[in-house]
Amino acid sequence: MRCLVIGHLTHDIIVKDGRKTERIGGGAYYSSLALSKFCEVVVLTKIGKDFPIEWLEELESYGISTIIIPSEKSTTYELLYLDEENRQLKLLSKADPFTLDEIPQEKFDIILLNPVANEIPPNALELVKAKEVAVDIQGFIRDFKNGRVGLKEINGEFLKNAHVVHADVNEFQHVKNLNPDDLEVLLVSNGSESGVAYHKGEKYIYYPLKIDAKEPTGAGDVFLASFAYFYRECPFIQALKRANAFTAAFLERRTIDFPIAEAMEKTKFVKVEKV
Ligand code: INS
Repeated sequence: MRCLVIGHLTHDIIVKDGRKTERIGGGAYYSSLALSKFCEVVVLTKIGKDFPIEWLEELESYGISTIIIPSEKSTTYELLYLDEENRQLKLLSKADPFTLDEIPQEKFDIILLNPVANEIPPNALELVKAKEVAVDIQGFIRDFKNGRVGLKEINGEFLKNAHVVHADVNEFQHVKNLNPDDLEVLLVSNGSESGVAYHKGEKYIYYPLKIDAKEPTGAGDVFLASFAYFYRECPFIQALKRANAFTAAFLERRTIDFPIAEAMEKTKFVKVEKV
């Protein structure tokens, strides 16, 4: 299976419990990592010369190919954790956005769009060709004022071109003109709390596994990507349970270096209810 992930790889400066860590990030990074466990992955991104080569080598070590379009700057975020789950984001620099002619025309099995700073034009969704198009709305609704990240209202009609859409519960409130029934799958997560999932007009509540996570960065990105893969392989409820189990396995270790079978063992403990 061949997957394309589009979005800025980021330079993340994570401040948590008084400690500062700098590392690679971006929805595209975490989603690619998750997909690399199952598929051949290509990432289309824009970064500047300042982006550490070791971070790209890490992607390569997972067998992930990169298509890098040079940009003057890289996208850099400071993620200040106020507690275990809540964080304040500050955009410190931004790579150039993608232009429509940079969006590959080639057909993939899955194309996952995971922008972090409005870098993907919404009409790119009309151009991509894949059996399954998955989108995280995070980078379509961010608004930047002196670097401080807020949320803006968007017209969500363009999302109807996707098969699977993921949003955080706060983000989803800012999406107008989009009904869950307009989409094949809509996943609305709420950190470690229960989330809501819609599949072909049916509504479900799912309960993420309770785990001892050191840090939640990338959780939504891993959840969306693993769901996008499992949804091609098995029925909706099973895919939702597996994606939860896979995300929990990632969060417990903060790496994807674990046997898939070990993660799948947890699937039976994930509760999904139809409402
Ligand atoms: C993180 C992560 C998040 C995204 C942040 C990014 O690395 O991927 O999903 O919201 O902007 O810096």
